[in-house]
Amino acid sequence: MSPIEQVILNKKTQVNPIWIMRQAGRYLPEFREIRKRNTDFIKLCLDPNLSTEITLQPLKRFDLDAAIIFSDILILPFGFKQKVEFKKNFGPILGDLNLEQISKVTENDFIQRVKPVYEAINLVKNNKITKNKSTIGFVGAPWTLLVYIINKQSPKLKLKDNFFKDFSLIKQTLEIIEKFLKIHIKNQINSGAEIIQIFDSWAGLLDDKDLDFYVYNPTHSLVKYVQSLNVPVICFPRGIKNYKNYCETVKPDAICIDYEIDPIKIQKEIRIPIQGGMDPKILLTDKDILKREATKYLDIFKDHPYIFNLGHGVLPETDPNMMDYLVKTVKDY
Ligand code: 1CP
Repeated sequence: MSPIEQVILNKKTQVNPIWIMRQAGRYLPEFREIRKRNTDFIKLCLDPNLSTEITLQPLKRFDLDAAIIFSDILILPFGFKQKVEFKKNFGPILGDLNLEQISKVTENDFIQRVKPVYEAINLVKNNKITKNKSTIGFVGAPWTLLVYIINKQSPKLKLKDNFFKDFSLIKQTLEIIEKFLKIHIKNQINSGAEIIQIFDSWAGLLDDKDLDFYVYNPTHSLVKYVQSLNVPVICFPRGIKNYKNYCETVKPDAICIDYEIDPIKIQKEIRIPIQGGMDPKILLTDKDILKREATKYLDIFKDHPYIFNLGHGVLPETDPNMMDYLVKTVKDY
């Protein structure tokens, strides 16, 4: 069993496990090299050999304990035939949502469209580099996917004023999202994913009164589904104010915290294994600060099941040498 799975099962580990969100990505020159030649991002995600190569790139450099499959949360709407494109320096742009067309998309149609993701998981899982490491599959949470699917672009730039206007559209879309999420999760697990992480990057956009409907209920349903397949699930509700409440309601096997969260307070409040927390911007400073900050998290979680990670994805401007130093600091602690 890999160290990450041991931590999730509340077992003692020999090493401090570490993996990093967006560990395969733009801060690595070898990724940028491949990306330069592959301008269509979705197509790149759907090339099983290239996505396997990208997934393994960080593991060749650093002593990480997991491979997270190189894909994207927006593969889901692509799979049910909503148009998805990525524009340079802008982010994702989605096409119009045609519910009539989407409701005709079958499980088999979906699988045919996204099958290369499952092939890549299989290749990663069976590569000798991932021996004793976890292969992590992932999905976006229903709410975060709803945001992209209805808003059709990042809400970072703008959550449209009339976003919540058509409640019937929202309800039907959420049902479709949940249906395909379950299919996508099941196939990732059948292809070799040993842990599922659910990314709720925009959980922080909602008022408290809306959390039950958009976040807690649909995410809890997914968590139960993953657990019914005997696979542990890590949730990352970025920006949510009350992580304790989230854990008690959604009941994931482990919780990934963002960098706004006070680690001392959360350690006292939450019983389940914790992952992440350190601000990715720390990697843009210097080695002394990096060591001090990483050690702070390790000290705080010394007696708590803890998986080292950041409080959001590693930034593209990060120097890979700083990543190397971080991994060594965590392993030598
Ligand atoms: O070269 C490029 O321009 C591509 C940048 C990139 C990368 C490397 C995108 C576009 N997606 C990815 C891969 C990716 N996305 C992974 C792979 C594995 C890894 O972690 O190493 C994962 C897990 C994701 C998940 C993802 N995609 C999230 C959730 C996590 C988060 O960052 O909050 C979200 C919100 C997306 C949407 C998305 N995809 C890409 C971008 C630039 C965005 C965000 C757009 C926005 O700001 O709204």
